[in-house]
Amino acid sequence: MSSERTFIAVKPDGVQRGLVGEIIARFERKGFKLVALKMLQPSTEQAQGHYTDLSSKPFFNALVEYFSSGPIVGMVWEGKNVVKSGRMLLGATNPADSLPGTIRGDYAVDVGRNVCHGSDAVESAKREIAFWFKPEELVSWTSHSANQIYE
Ligand code: DAT
Ligand code: MG
Repeated sequence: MSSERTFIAVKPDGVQRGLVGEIIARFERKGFKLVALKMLQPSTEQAQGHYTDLSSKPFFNALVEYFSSGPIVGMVWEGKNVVKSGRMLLGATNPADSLPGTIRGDYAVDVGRNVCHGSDAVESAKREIAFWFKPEELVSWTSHSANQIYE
């Protein structure tokens, strides 16, 4: 099984609204494997670094202020096509377009309060994982369920 990793974060609104467990549960139930997890309070500089690709957008300053407004829970999830599937679990960026059944579709209303982050490509996932985690914080382990999840 070629395994891929993605960076998923519960944003400050998701933490404040008590959605950490709900978001973790959806990735667990799907069959993905958690390989790193931490709670932290992002600094302004960390928020800017995380969203560096969006620095020219008109909403960048508000985004950085929001992302650094309270603790986040950052995670690395591993599995087949986990980057794309993770984005499907999150739902469309704007919750007005996110389907019911997705995290944003079920729990968010405004694009600037969409409760979760997920890497949008394998390359950006690599960058974001390295940005938030030290290599030794990523745990290699074998799930007992691997043979039930993968053929
Ligand atoms: P995503 O989080 O789905 O990867 P993105 O990378 O394009 O979306 O943007 C990062 C975040 O910025 C997004 O989760 C919410 C905010 N954002 C995006 N587009 C926005 C807009 N048009 N107005 C306000 N905030 C926006
Ligand atoms: Mg993005």
